[in-house]
Amino acid sequence: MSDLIKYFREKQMKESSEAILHARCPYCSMQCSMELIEERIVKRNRFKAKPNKQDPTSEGRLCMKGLFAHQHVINGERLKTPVVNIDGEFVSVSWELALEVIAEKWQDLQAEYGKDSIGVYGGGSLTNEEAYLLGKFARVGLGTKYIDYNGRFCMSAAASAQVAVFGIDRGITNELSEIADAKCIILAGTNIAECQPTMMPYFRKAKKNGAFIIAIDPRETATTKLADLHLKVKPGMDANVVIGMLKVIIEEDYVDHSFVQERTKGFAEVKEQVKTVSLATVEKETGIAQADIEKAAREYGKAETGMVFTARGVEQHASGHQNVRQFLNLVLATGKIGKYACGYGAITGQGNGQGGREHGQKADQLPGYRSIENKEHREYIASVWEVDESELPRKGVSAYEMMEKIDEEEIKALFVMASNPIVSTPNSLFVQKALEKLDFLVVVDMFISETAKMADIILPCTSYLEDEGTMTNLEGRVVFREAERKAPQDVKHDWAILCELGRALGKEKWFSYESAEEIFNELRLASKGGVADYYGITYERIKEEKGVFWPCPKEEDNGTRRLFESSFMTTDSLASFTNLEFQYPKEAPSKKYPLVLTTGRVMEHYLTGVQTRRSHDLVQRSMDAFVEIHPNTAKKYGIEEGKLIRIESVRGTAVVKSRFTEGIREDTIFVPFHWGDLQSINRVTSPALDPVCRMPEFKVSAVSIRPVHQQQKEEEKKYKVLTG
Ligand SMILES: Nc1nc2c(c(=O)[nH]1)N[C@H]1C(S)=C(S)[C@@H](COP(=O)(O)OP(=O)(O)OC[C@H]3O[C@@H](n4cnc5c(=O)[nH]c(N)nc54)[C@H](O)[C@@H]3O)O[C@H]1N2
Ligand SMILES: Nc1nc2c(c(=O)[nH]1)N[C@H]1C(S)=C(S)[C@@H](COP(=O)(O)OP(=O)(O)OC[C@H]3O[C@@H](n4cnc5c(=O)[nH]c(N)nc54)[C@H](O)[C@@H]3O)O[C@H]1N2
Ligand code: SF4
Ligand SMILES: [Mo]
Repeated sequence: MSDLIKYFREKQMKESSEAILHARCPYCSMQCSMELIEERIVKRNRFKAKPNKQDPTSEGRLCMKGLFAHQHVINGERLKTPVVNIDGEFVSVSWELALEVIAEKWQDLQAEYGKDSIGVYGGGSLTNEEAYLLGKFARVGLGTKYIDYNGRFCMSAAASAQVAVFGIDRGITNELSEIADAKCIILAGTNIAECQPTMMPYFRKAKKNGAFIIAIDPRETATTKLADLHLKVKPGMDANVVIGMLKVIIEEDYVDHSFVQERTKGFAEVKEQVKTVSLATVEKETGIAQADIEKAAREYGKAETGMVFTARGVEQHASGHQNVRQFLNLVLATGKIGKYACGYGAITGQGNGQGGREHGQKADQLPGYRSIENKEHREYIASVWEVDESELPRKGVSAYEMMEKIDEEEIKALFVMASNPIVSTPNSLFVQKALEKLDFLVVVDMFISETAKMADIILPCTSYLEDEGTMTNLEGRVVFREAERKAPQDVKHDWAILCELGRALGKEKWFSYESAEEIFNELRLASKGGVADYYGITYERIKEEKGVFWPCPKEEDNGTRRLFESSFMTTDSLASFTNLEFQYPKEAPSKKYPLVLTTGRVMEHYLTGVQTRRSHDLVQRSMDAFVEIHPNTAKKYGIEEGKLIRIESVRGTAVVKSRFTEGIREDTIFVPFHWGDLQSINRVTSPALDPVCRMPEFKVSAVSIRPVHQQQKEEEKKYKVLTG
């Protein structure tokens, strides 16, 4: 070897290094943990993610999103300093100046228009500590009643239904390991194979053990392929299918009478009501053959053990709350809950979808799932926060309604942390117009998202590799997110940003924390005695025990792995049946808008795609939005495969490419919502809200479709400009 080569090799060795970072995927509710090996070779970094075999939930699996999650962290578009929008251009400024301007502007607006002129909009990607602190920041830092978060669009229907029926909302009532022994499993409106991919093996195991699996979904997916029976329901008709099933269960007597007698109330009414239900009518309305409804009911009814899972397919409707309650009727009638391999699960979505909805980001909620309208709850939290009870605001409004308040100019400034509402709210063209009316928009993000683009100031935050804290996964297990990568110099943790803003507002007394753990310890106290009681959970325990299940009121408590073994958490310990009321989508197809549009996800992208569209390995696998359409429907509307299609509703238009599949109902089309601008399907979707939980009807809008013939050239040009 020549001396020169030897010299370079040695130099390279000296400059190369390998670091192993412990991390937890930032995306879905499985919260898979991993080791990320960061190899530094000369000046280039190479990353490789390896699943953590000791993870009790993922059992040592990672999906492609987890494998490539680090790519967005090192993406060159990451914000490195605060930026201010000056005539449409973002200009770097110091933290000091940014914080000063924000505090001044907020104080001026509140002086002129009152405390409630500022809205706060949070997200389910925030750690428990940050979600908690954001709630405290709105109520104590700003004193506004207007706070809500993206989880309103996600879990609110199942959460409100479980609270009404069981007295508590903890996603899944059992730990995942019990799935293997469930003999009948209903998967309703859930595409686990693409949305929680590392959960699939639990269902495969169950199937191997002889489980009968029933899927309810308007289209074939990688999840429905696992099913023994697939009910291809008309979107929005789930409650009616389940009412049909309940009739069979009651009339053929698959009822667990002693359970119903001892643990529930309201069954007598339901028993009367099923007499008036006609299965022939159910078949006509739902598109599911009577024989299939009977088969599904019998299989679930006769099975010794069974579990029912719902997700957004059932929940994202203006009748989402009622839809879920009908599924809970099935669970109660057959007594399949509170026992091994028997239970219900609303499969949580975002990384901290569960914890994010327990500690005060919701408009009507205080930490520990307490109510902001309950005097005792207010007094307790006021004592923890060291404020007077009378100073705590009352309840505000839900996420979409906050947009309406902005449109009405009642809210003048918005503070967004961990959400991209321009792409994720229904009827998004209206939302965009509303946000344009704001006097002042501040966004905290890692990137200039579609929403951040409209901001006056963007504050840059750290990523999942840099920001430690706790997350509550879909099982209700509180886990620790290690963050071993050093944060970029001028970028701050979300919780630290809230502390700085608190200080700038002269409220440092309430916002001076040195670590996430210090915030967690306050959260524990604030949740103490509430429904979501975390008091017995400490950082030490979480680390030692690989997560602790809530409720966990004492440090000596093991945490609750299975809920409702002996009683429900309602005031009388009983679970309530719900009256049978048929439910219909708010928007029916018409002559002008003859098709039903439903929306959802694909494996490769996460929500509005701000992170995954900046991960090249994921983008390569899935570049653009598309519409899944049956070839017969396509033919009827003169649509060819792989061409640009205009999808239109009374609210707006989106342009996406066609993708043929015989797996979807002929009256339905499906579009994923991970893309922005003209490809964003929320320009089209309906903002009809559920009367109880205020969930929008993302899953049913009446639309028309047509090929982009004449204007094809201009559209394609526009499309290219918009999508790069
Ligand atoms: N890859 C990926 N994974 C994710 C996410 C992501 O964006 N990408 N997001 C995470 C989040 S926040 C969430 S909330 C979850 C969501 O997880 P899911 O709820 O499973 O996802 P969706 O695709 O929205 O909807 C699930 C299924 O509902 C079906 N569906 C549509 N309308 C109806 C209906 O009326 N009735 C019934 N029964 N089914 C219907 C759709 O065809 C779809 O297959 O996923 C989490 N995981
Ligand atoms: N049509 C249709 N629309 C839907 C749905 C649907 O099924 N169909 N599903 C709904 C559901 S279930 C959900 S959950 C919502 C989600 O919708 P959004 O709340 O808009 O979700 P994200 O795309 O995750 O937006 C998060 C933003 O926060 C940033 N971010 C990520 N992590 C952090 C963090 O730790 N801190 C900060 N400050 N920023 C962070 C990201 O870069 C991104 O810009 O969309 C809803 N919209
Ligand atoms: S996206 Fe979900 S399933 Fe995939 S690695 Fe991340 S946490 Fe696990
Ligand atoms: Mo979600």
